[in-house]
Amino acid sequence: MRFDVLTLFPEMFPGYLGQSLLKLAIQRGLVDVKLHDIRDWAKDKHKSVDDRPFGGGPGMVLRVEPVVECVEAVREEKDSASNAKDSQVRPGRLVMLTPQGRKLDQPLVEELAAEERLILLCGRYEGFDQRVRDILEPDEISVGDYVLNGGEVAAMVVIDAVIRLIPGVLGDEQSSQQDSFSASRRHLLEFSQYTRPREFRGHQVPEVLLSGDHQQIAAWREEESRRKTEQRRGDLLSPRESGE
Ligand code: 6GU
Repeated sequence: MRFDVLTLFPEMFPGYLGQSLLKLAIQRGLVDVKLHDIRDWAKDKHKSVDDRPFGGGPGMVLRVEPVVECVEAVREEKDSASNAKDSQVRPGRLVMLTPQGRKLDQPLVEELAAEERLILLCGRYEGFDQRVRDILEPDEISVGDYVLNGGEVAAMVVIDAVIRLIPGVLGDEQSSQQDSFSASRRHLLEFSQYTRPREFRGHQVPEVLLSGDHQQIAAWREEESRRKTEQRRGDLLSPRESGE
């Protein structure tokens, strides 16, 4: 799967991309992340990508020309894996990261993971000139009801959640299915996990986990999940009542 990230701060990404699961997925060719600096599409000699809002007010607005031209150029780029006989351009799904977007949840992550290519457009400042939306008609996505300084961290959240669902990215194929919010367990949180030692500062590992009785262990975990979910996230057990 290919991700194109359009940002004013491409330097924010290599640290994240070079770690852990994502690093391995990139090395194995399962994931490809291309960074694009929106400033490279600035028109004037000062390379300006933002300006003061018409009508006044605080902050700066991202200008329409560099953003639209950057997206158009990236959409035209062929997939890195393409060759002479397979040079079809795949424009990809355009996602704009903004606090006004559809809130990211696991069903949306699953939807995004079904795409071959995602173009992630990160905002900064007070937001985008409205004409960016009018012209490009992106899907707007927010990662939660709070305000970040920009879409970059949100883009990393999207990439992080999506790559878990790409076959071969997780070592153990089962582990993403057992995640709290995956389709097969959508309404339950994770049960508690333990590893060695069996006792630390008087805190014991529950006896049943040491029993070797896999049926009992499964039943205990199911009950733990249910109890934890009820206690912390009752809204997941009866989602309709929470107004979601
Ligand atoms: Cl995608 N961007 C910003 N700036 N703030 C956010 C967000 C995105 N999602 C939640 N808060």
